[in-house]
Amino acid sequence: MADAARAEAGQGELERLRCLRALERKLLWLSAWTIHHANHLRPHSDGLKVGGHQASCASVVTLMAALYFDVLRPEDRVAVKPHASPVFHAIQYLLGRASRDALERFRAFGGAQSYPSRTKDGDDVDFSTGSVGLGVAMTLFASLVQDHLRSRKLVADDAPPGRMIALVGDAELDEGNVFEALLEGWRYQVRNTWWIIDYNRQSLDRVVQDRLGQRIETLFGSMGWDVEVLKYGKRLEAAFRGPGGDALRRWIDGCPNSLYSALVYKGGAGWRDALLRDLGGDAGLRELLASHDDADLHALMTNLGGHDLETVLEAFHRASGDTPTCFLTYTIKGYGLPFAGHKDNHAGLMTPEQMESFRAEQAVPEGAEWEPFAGLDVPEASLREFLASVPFARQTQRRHATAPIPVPRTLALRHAARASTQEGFGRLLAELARSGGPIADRIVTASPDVTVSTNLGAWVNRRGVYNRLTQEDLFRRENVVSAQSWEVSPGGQHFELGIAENNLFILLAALGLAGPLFGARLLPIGTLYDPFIARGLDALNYACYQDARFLLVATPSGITLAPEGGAHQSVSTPLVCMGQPGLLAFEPAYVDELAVVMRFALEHMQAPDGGSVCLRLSTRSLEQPEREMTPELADAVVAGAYWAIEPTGEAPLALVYMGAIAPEAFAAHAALAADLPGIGLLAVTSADRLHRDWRAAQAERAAGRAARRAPIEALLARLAPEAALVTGLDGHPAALSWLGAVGRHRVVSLGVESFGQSGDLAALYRHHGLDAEAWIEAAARARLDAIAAGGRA
Ligand SMILES: Cc1ncc(C[n+]2csc(CCOP(=O)(O)OP(=O)(O)O)c2C)c(N)n1
Ligand SMILES: [Mg+2]
Repeated sequence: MADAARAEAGQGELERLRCLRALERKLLWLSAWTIHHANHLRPHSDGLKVGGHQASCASVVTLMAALYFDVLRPEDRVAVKPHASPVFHAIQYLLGRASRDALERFRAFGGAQSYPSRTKDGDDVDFSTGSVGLGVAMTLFASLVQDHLRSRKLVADDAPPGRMIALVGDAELDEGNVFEALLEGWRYQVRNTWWIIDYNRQSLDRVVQDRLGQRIETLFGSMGWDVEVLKYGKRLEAAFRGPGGDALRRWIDGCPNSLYSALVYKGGAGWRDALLRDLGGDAGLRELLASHDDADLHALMTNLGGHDLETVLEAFHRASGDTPTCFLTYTIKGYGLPFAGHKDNHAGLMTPEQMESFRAEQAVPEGAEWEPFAGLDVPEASLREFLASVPFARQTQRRHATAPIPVPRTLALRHAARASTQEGFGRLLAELARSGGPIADRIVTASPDVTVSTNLGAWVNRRGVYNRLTQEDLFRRENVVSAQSWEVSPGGQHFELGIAENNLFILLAALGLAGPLFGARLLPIGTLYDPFIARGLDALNYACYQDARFLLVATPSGITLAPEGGAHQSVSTPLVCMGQPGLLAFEPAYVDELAVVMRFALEHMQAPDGGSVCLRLSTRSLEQPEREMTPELADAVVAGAYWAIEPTGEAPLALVYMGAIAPEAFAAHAALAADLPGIGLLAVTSADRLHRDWRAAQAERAAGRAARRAPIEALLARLAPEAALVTGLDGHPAALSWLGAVGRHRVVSLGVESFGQSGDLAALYRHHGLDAEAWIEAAARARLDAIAAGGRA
């Protein structure tokens, strides 16, 4: 009986492998065909290359078949290496989750995307990829976020956690951000993370350095990861045990990557020549060669671990604990395709003739190229049954919907008569931390080693630093007095990161997707110095690209940082943030404006059609206006501008300022108003918002819809057409100079166009032309300009 049961189980296992092998072949076919179809069979109007990466796909089909059709569970999440997008979509197609139409329109408008995209692909992409290295790090941070949610009981912790898995191109490991993430992961004891390295030893241009594999092993080992090396498949392992096996193993172990690749390309006869040349004296090896024809020999010599389904399955199933694991899987770029191993194969496409022989080889009948099961040696019914039973295909919700967290109508704020927006930010958060409630519980902050200097200290004192493991504050135990009493515990709400801005942004991406990924909404707030946005800019773009929602607080900013020096003074960030899709940038001057904007941000981050928000704040302490924040004023602050001093219809001039240089604009206004009564002073809180709404209103009018006026159009309509504008901000002047186009006013724009330097504010504002004098001179120039253009004096 037991024997019969065992025999049946064995039979089942064989059947499972047969199905998996058939599907693995189908993935190779479908990915190659999808790319071929896009390039050769779909009509193109513009003559531009379509592209796609048949070779990059071929090297991961075994790994991906094993994962998706056997190993993955629905709660697991995967970042697929960007160039394997067609394999991913083919898998979704076979599972009935992507349409044939999406595949037929691969890289066409509305079709499957060139690189997997959470937001644009119709099927279930967990993490977008495209910029190499970022998706890899994303899995690590997603795992930290999963732990965070479980530690804080924001999600149930009775079911097993998901594994966060990256399929990593080996050249992705050239990207520094991967190592920055590894180190942070080590600090946070990352777990449940797999990085499966597609070690095809080729990047775009070249074959990689020999012995890189050993470096990778050592590196991951030293970071506390398990490393599983999948070098050889079952066939090669068996050959190593047979005649000539030892010599063969030594030879292949010592074979330089380039030679191996070249021989893969040359095929059986090439292998035979090389082995005879190097090992011809070994009788066993000659025996081995004699027992293999060229095709067999090629199959044997290319039987690497990453292409051997059984080897891959065993390794994946062996990794059962939660220790982060790097699978170094040896593969061949273009495996099974005519350009396998060729160093120039990255963007290589099979010719129509090559594709035709490949079709014949795969036994796919002409006209049945898109058929899911054509040409396979397993009956369709068995494959369908098998696919319906794979664990990953279980019907569960993989994208969670979460209810918004209610935001209070106003954010309470106490501030001194003089304050900076950065201080105001700290106080607002501290007040939220103190008053509690759902909003405060869902805020999670993060900062790359600038927590104190961006004013998050008070928040952290109340809400604690997060770590899976509680850590005692030894300074406190030893009675060393400090303003920072940071308790480190699983309940903490602040991620204290090392100084790697890439990590901040990728963590924000993961925190900002906590709702859809794990089913608990978080409200992430990240702080950093404004100039260092540039350091992590691609990662910031990556976070926005997949519609992660967060609030970014960039402070201090601009030359207003003054004595602290040129290297910390940001110039172009207002433009950078304006240009970033998915991120709305504000630069309030006063703390009451900041409170309104932060409240708006907490809602905007949660709105279905909302996005992330960036605040550019300053350390300059300003006299705060004594005023009531009326609903009208609050709306205007959120819309991006209001008249701080109303103009009269006759006024020949208005000054327009944004951010911390408000006092200079006010002083200039006071000086000018003596001669030019009625001139206006426009306070801009968001050039970005103004610009977006202006563009949207133009588009609506162009489409013939209701003639809505954008807020900035309404504001500038208060000026006579011949009036001039002087705009200014502590940043690149282009952020505001476009205002002249709105109502066709003449503009002189002030701002910073060269690197900052150390100095006091007066010296720097003079040097860069931002002091009151500069505003007054600019006003004179603007008026002369306007007069020359036919306006009135
Ligand atoms: C940040 C970034 N730089 C450059 C590229 C262009 N690029 C695309 S793939 C690639 C090489 C990838 O090699 P590897 O990761 O080994 O993937 P393979 O195609 O070998 O699987 C490069 C340089 C990119 N996508 N992202
Ligand atoms: Mg590679």
